[in-house]
Amino acid sequence: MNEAPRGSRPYKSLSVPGMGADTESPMTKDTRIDPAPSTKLVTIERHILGQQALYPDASGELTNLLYDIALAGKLIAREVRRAGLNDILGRAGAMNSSGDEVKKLDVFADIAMYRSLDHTRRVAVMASEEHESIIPIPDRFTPGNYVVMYDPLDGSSNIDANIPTGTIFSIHRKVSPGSRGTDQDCLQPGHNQVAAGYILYSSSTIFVYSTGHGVNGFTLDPTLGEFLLTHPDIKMPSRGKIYSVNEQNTCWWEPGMRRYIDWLKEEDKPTYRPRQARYIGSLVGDFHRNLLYGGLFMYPGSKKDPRGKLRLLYEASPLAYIAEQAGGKASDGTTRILDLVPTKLHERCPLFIGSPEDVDEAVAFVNGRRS
Ligand code: AHM
Ligand code: MG
Repeated sequence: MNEAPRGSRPYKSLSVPGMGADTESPMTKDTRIDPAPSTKLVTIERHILGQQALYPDASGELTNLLYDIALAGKLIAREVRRAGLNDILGRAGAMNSSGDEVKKLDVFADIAMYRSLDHTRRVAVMASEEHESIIPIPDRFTPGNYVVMYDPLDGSSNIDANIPTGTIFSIHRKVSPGSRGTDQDCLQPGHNQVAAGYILYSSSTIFVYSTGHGVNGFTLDPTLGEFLLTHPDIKMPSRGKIYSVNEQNTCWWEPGMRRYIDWLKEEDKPTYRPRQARYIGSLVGDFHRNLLYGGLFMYPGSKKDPRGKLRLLYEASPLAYIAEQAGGKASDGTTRILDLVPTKLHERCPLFIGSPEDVDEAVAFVNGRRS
């Protein structure tokens, strides 16, 4: 890449999302297009199909399931974008099963996910952060082989301020006997996931997923209505400069956690300290930034909430799957998130997730192995 002259802004690369830079363009000299190699346009459909080819015995059911979720993501993205215009913002007046206020867009997102999946013959049972119990497939539809769990609109308390939100999803194979899914299918450890991902609704809409062969990210081109590959084979840096945590909770933290945050703020260049604090309060946004730049997101247990705030099945486990597939780590402070065996649908767990060396460091402090 060309160095920008001192005092000027770096040249902007002119490229089409999903296509890479066009080195053949006659405009190259005038507009100083980066001489990056040209790549082919890859839609999410084509990419998911390519992943299916890695499994010679695959029936295509999972492939189509991921398309269905991408469709739900487009519906939710459209609604999130129009939220202010439609006067859809505001409270629906209900509380979800975790005691949080439900916003109208939460309801829309929940229905969009459900309706995109219930009739497809691919899903045996679903579970949503917005529902107390599992969501069965209606009797009139044939159930399939997969279990889908989702947080339809995480970070929805930020909606009124136009701050990023996201849909998180987790896919397992059905393990219970019988054709219809049960709680047993949902209460599997995260290492059994066959796919997971999230859709981030922000300045653009990004779909990030993994089926166990790395992590890829796609940006929605709203004019085409297509998710195009913009972040191939995402790798999380082994160490980051960012930490993300809600420090309001300091007074309830255990001494190891307090000491760790103090340590992050001390000056020591070789260990990238002091670190930068970045906290949106919207997990998908905070996680996505740290995935790309490197860093650590924490929602630890505390005296007030010993198991933290975040839900294992809808938030921690799918993001842990993505983190590990990108070379990162996720722990509850003692155990790998993907090895936790859930005992109830809305179980919470402390979460330390991000660059592997940062996660190890945080866990060592929290456990009193470092001080
Ligand atoms: P939600 O599922 O009700 O939206 O809550 C989850 C959100 C996460 O997006 C975010 O990381 C966390 O709650 C922020 O919590 P806090 O406000 O306590 O920092
Ligand atoms: Mg949530």
